[in-house]
Amino acid sequence: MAGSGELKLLGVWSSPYAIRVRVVLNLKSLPYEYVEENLGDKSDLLLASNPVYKSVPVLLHGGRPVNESQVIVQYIDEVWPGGAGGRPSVMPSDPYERAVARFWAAYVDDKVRPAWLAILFGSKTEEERAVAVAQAVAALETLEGAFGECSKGKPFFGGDGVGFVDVVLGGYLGWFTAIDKLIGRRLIDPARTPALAAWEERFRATDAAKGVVPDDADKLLEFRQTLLGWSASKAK
Ligand SMILES: N[C@@H](CCC(=O)N[C@@H](CS)C(=O)NCC(=O)O)C(=O)O
Repeated sequence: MAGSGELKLLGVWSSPYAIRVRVVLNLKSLPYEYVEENLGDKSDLLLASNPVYKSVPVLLHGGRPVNESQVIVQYIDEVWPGGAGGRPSVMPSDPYERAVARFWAAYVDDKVRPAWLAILFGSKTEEERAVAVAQAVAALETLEGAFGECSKGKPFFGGDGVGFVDVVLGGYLGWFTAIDKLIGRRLIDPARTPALAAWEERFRATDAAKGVVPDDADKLLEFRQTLLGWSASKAK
């Protein structure tokens, strides 16, 4: 059982990847110390804990770092597994269903991540942004089908409760709201992807996601300006 001094998470409030880990720590009711990093001036602890990527999130468990959000989520699920009278499971217990969940989680980072980055940080013109938005929408339409396959009519990709694909996709929801404001329409459009739109509401309403998935589009867009400023000054 984790004591409050045992788990420390290095994150950034807006990071889809740190949000995944926070949702899972909440789901499992694990106490942890949260340390907000400044990506413009990374802490020595972050640099020492993740020397390869120098990115958040980093989970320190008894002082030992675990890196990469999908790895961290699976690590937490293995160390504090679900089960009778225990905590909820994030990974399915069936090996085939686990493989399917890993496939879709990888798909989210392979297809949604580059489109998300391009919409917010990469596109220089309206045309470039429109291409990136179309890529994001196409990926979300594919995920609408995946939702049917994984949820089997239940509320979450994980079935009755939040699972691996839910937290991996759910981490992006704050930024999707900011993108909606930027482009003047819904990325998870209830007309094109109705199951995902209903899933978004259910996911945001869970105790694990509340207070962790940002809902203030203006604050996120302001933060985007800060990030754009840092990358412009790095490029000089
Ligand atoms: N694949 C990584 C992605 C992590 C990532 O990109 N984190 C960003 C914040 S959202 C970061 O720390 N970037 C480092 C930087 O901007 O220098 C994961 O899933 O953990």
